[in-house]
Order: sequence, then C-alpha cells, then structure tokens
Amino acid sequence: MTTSADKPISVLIKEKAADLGFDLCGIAPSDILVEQESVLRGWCSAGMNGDMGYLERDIEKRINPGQLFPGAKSVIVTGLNYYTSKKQRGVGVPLISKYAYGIDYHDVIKEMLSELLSFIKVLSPETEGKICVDSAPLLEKAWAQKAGLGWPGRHSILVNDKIGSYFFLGVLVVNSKMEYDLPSGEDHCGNCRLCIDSCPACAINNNRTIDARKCISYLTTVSKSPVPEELVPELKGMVFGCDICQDVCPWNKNAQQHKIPEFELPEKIEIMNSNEWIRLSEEQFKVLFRRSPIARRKYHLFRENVTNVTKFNG
Ligand code: B12
Repeated sequence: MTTSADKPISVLIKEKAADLGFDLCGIAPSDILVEQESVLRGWCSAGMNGDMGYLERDIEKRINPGQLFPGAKSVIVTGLNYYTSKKQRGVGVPLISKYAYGIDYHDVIKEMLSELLSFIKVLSPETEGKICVDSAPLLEKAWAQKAGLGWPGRHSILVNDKIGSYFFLGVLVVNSKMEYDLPSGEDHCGNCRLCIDSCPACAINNNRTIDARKCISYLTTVSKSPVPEELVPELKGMVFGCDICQDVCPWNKNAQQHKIPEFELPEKIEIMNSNEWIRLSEEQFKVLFRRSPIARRKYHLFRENVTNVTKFNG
C-alpha cells in the first residue's frame, strides 16, 4: 500500500512509531502460527502454565489473529525499551523487577498504540485495528519474531541484537495489507547457557520455554499459592518479578537507559529501607503502587513475599 507521500505506508508507520518513542517496529502478515500451536498445547498439558488456566483457553485465537479480529491482514509489533541501571538504594531491601519500576506498561503502551492507530487511520481511513498489550489472547513473542524484532532467547524472552531483551511488546492487528518484514531467522544465543545456569529456581527448560511453576516472576506476581518452601531461599530478594535471567544475558551488556519518564522508579520507593518495607501498611501500599503493575497484586500476597525474602536477608 502506497500513500500520497509516495512512501509505502509501512515506512510511514515505522517513522511514526519511532516519533512516538518506540524503539522497535516491524510488520508481519497475519498468517496462522502453525509450529507454535503444538509447543503451546504441549507446554500447557505438561502443567507448566501453573495456575494460568487462561493460556489453555482460546488457543485458536492465540495462533490466528483472524479469530481475534475478523478481517485481520497485518500484525504490527512494537518494542519499547525499559532498561535502566538505576537500583533501589536501601541495603538488603526487598527487590522489585525493572519492568515494574514505574507506571504500568500496559497503560503506557496502549496510549502510544492508540496514537499510532489514529495516525494509520488518517493515512488509510478504511483501516480498523485492535490494540493488544497482554490484554488479548495473542502470542506476542511469536508475532514479534515473525515481524523481525528478534529471536526467543533460552529464557524464552525475545532478544534484539541492538537493544537486548529489556523491552516490552505491543501489538496492533489491522485489516489492511502492507509491506512485510522478514522474520528473524537467526538464533544468536549460540552455546551460551548463562540464563539456564543462573536461574536460582532451575525454571528454564532446554527448549526456549520455562516452567512457570518454578519461575520467580510467576511465584511473586501471579501465583496465589504460597511459594514452595524449597524455593523460598531462591527468591534472592525478589518480591515482584525477577531480572536474573536477563541480567546475566550477554546481549544486555550494552543495554541503554530507556527514554520513558513513566517508567522511572519513584524516589520514594528508591530510598525505602528494610524497616519501611517490613512495616508497609495496606494504605501505604495502595498509595505507593497506585499506578504500578504491583497494584494488580493483593496486599497480603505482596506482604508474604516481603516476609519471605526478609527471612533470608537477615
Ligand atoms: C504468561 C506470561 C508470563 C508468565 C509465563 C512466561 C513464559 N515464558 O511463558 C510469567 C508470569 C512467568 C511471565 C514472566 C515474565 N514476563 Co511475561 N508474559 C506472559 C504472556 C502474557 C504470555 C506468554 C505465553 O504465551 N507463554 C506461553 C509459552 C508456551 O510461550 P513461550 O515460552 O513464549 O513459547 C513460545 C515460543 O517460544 C515458541 N517456541 C518455543 N519453543 C519452540 C520450538 C519450536 C520448534 C517452535 C517453532 C516454537 C517454539 O512457541 C511457544 C508458543 O508460542 C506474554 C504476553 C503475551 N500475550 O504474549 C508476557 C510477556 C512474554 N512477558 C514479558 C515480560 C517482560 C516478562 C518478565 C521479563 C517480567 C519480569 N521481569 O518478571 C518475566 C520473564 C520470565 C521468563 N523467563 O519468561 C514480555 C516479554 C517481552 C520480550 N522482550 O520478550 C511479554 C511479551 C509482555 C509484553 N507485552 O511485553 N510472563
């Protein structure tokens, strides 16, 4: 599809995505993901999805955007860097993963994608689209790979050869055809197994998937059951999410600071000491994490994580 500016619409979309602050943007045709279906079904039937029963439902939609959004022709995938070298300053404090430092990424990215969709509609008024940021049954990493954004690392997270893996994905499924990117074919992990060997909970499988039931991220953000006793010492201070498998990845050695003010760690949280974490009341929790992904976690479950790691932080 070409526009009056004589540039293909795909080029204008990528220029606009960059203007909006996205670090990556690629476009894939919305074919059915044939190979992924059996991996996903096998993973779920082995129980590796833990309590995330929703991953077993709507598998047809997950692999076929046409089922999710009738008339789908193209899948536009964006990547937004959230890396920062900033760390919480308190010594031995309960740790939050970088992805949850600031305002919930779902809200930030949805707004950016909504601007991108409005831009596309000006260029091509007949185009309709659906915005997905975790919010829809769609295998985002698989679509990102198809759109050329990177390859699934051994930890299963998508890695890009320029910016590493500390980036969120956002997807726009649209009903118009455009010029497509080539899928990322190459695997740049080589023989490296640092993520597998560094995971304290041994949650990373040998086939680019993880066993969510053991993953520190799952245990601290999603699971409603107590952390299995044998894994409590392995939380390594993490009370919400986990960065270990990405921190050790050589592709993140040169990761650059993100440019999104909303993703900054608020100073109030940055300077909290251990006592303040331990004494955090439900009211303070609600105020402090009002717009954070942590607000999705019930206070008593968050508290349990704090208690767990404090036992081992001495
Ligand atoms: C469920 C979920 C989780 C679960 C399960 C994680 C997982 N690896 O599946 C938990 C709670 C543990 C989790 C944790 C995290 N998550 Co999460 N999560 C999701 C979610 C909602 C679905 C993922 C999914 O479908 N998993 C199912 C499994 C089976 O898929 P998979 O492991 O990717 O395997 C697929 C491919 O690798 C491929 N595949 C694997 N082997 C093979 C072999 C062959 C031959 C072929 C063809 C294909 C193939 O097929 C599989 C099926 O498609 C996505 C958003 C979305 N809607 O996609 C975010 C998402 C994957 N998460 C994200 C993030 C940031 C995280 C964390 C880093 C957060 C943190 N710091 O704590 C951690 C990372 C932990 C880890 N190592 O994976 C980002 C990843 C961005 C990126 N660069 O890739 C996503 C995309 C959200 C977003 N919009 O940005 N997450």
